[in-house]
Amino acid sequence: MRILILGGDGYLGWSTAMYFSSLGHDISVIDNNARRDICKANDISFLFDAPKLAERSNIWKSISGSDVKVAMGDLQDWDFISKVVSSFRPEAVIHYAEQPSAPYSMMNRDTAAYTLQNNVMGTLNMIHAVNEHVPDAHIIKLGTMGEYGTPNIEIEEGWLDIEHKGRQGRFLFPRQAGSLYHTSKILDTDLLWFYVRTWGLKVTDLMQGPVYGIHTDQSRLDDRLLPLFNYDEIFGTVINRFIVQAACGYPLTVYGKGEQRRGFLNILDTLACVGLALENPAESGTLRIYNQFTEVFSVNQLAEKIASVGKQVGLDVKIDQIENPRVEAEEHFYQPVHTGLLSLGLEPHLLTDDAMAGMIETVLRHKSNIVEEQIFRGVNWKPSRGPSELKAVH
Ligand code: USQ
Repeated sequence: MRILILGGDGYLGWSTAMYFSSLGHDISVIDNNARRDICKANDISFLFDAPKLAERSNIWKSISGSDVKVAMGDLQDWDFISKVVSSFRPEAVIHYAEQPSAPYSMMNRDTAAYTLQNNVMGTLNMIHAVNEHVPDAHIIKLGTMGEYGTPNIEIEEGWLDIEHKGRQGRFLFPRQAGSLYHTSKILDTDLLWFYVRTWGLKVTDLMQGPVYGIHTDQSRLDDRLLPLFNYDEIFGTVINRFIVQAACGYPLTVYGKGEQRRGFLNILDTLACVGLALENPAESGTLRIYNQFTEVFSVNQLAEKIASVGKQVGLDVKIDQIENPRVEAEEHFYQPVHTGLLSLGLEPHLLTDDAMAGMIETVLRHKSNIVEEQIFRGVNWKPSRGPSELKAVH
């Protein structure tokens, strides 16, 4: 298939590009270097020295013999995305090109505005480009479990059947996000649903939980193919952060009571889930939603697991409960349904001791790249706690 990946330089985008390229698909990626630029502006470095996207594509070609075509440009630039879509004519578009950090979206007005502008206008342009040039293409959009928040009822897969005053209707499950970033993803979903109803597009929205992991089968071939891997407070997700903290002897940063629960998944399962969505496309005029995670843990459970595996590999891992810089429920009910992708054939890679030990081992090999000052800088989610000293780049 001809597959266009938006946001092909990122942690998930690059891993996805190599994965589908290795399966023989024709892959094009676009990226505007946003992650690298924002990190540079805020003195955030990556754990691995990932070469620029075009260079990585050359390295991939020299190793695998397969092409990943690269176009550098911004999804908000209509002429650019319209040309890419009309010339490549993708059969599927995988959309990762978003500002993905909740803390970044909460830093200040500029980062809030950038997050909304980038995510919502980027999604709008993607939808229009598909409809204008390839209306039968399957749009696979990375959503987030955070769109639902932490309601006091079981979270369904996208939809809720409601009976009201004797009549029934089916609606998007109520969304109540805990950050502006997560709110931008709600707006994306609403845009997709509007255009599915209006233009009959084919869309799968994957409500993904926090991802962890480093290697995929493809990145194991050469360290230069490793993804952009963040462990800082802004872009690092909690398991990746705790693994790096354990490796460098930094006490694990549990926010608040640590009873926040989320649905997690291995990066290998992100690839598998997107693959399952691709092989089993949504029908025209359908917004299909899957909850994309494999296991639910509280932050405390994660910290304890990582401390115990750290001990097994000879590390002395301490756990710190620090004042929560975020505004979120620290104790709550959490029971999301996640049967859709399993019923398509997903075989989960679970957070076993071996999986964690493997990650710790890889991080230890790159330990000299860890900059401890980046681990916790205190991005407060309430302006009353003082303005953030971190910078917006755009
Ligand atoms: N947390 C800690 N200590 C840390 C970092 C995080 O206790 O050092 C806690 C957070 O307070 C939160 C939980 O761990 O309760 C998850 O935090 P996270 O940073 O791993 O995840 P989040 O900010 O929600 O965002 C990440 C990705 C985002 C994706 C989302 C899925 O950055 O792109 O959409 O996971 S979900 O969380 O299900 O919405």
